[in-house]
Amino acid sequence: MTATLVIGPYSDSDRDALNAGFDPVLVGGPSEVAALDESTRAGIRAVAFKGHHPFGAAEMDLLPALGLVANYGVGYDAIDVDAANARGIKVTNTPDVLNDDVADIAVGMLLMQMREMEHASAWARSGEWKAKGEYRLNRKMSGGTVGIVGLGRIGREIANRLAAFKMDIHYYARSEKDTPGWTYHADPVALAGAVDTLVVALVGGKDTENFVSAEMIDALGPRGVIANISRGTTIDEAAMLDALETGRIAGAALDVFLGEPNIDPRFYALPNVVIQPHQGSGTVETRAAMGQLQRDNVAAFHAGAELLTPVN
Ligand code: 8YV
Repeated sequence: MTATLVIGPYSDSDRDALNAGFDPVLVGGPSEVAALDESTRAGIRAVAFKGHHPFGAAEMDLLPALGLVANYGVGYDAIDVDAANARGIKVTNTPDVLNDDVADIAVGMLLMQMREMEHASAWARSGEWKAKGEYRLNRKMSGGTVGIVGLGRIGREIANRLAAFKMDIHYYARSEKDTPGWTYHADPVALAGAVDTLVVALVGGKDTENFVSAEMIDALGPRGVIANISRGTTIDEAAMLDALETGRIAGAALDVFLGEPNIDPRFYALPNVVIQPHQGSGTVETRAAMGQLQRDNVAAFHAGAELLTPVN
């Protein structure tokens, strides 16, 4: 009887490695757990979880011997950690191995937005460059001011990169951090008022829902650009859409959305928004490292060894 349940949409290579390592039962998402027969569910001790659909008390209670949920991803907001704690279930994630890729996407999206690279590319491809001449002037990123909302591991990588673009780095975090002279703001609205660009690098989950509020968005102002690589939930999305549509901020560069991939269609109509399909960690190299770390946690659990990257 297998002791491992694999939940989520995995790449072929991850699925092969999971099959080879654990001979697991595989399902596409948490909603399919209930359909497994009772004796299979009773034998499951570890779940290898991937995806953004909630895995909470109801799913845990279908797996009475469950001791581990190993998440594929640094953000584990889909997993109800309080429910796990109440049942003595450990949760692990995959931190650090994705920091570089997510930070790269944040910087790339900001450049795309400010230098209008998507539209400029379309200008060249459509023949307008040849027919009408130079693309219109856009906006300088280097040397500007940026506010990092959340100076965790990924936020710091973003700040390091933007410092190399000679940007003046400001940040919000719950407490002041040791930095090379970056400006700390205890008040996120004051942070937004002090900068032209905001990069959101918060942890997802209930505590940070709508953290980037209508008030912060207004404080950022009409030259303001927001980039988000965290979770759609961290920004008051309705307030951001209103501000984008009415020119109260200049633009946005977003890798994450509420309800993704069924994102609000208002985004598609906005030329000042760069849209990425939640691909921050999506390189072959990083996904391989994330999969390996997830499997290492599952293997450690089954061997009774110390978990590599526990979150509870
Ligand atoms: C996802 C992510 O895990 O690590 C995270 O928190 O958001 C991503 O890397 C990815 O979408 C795989 O499901």
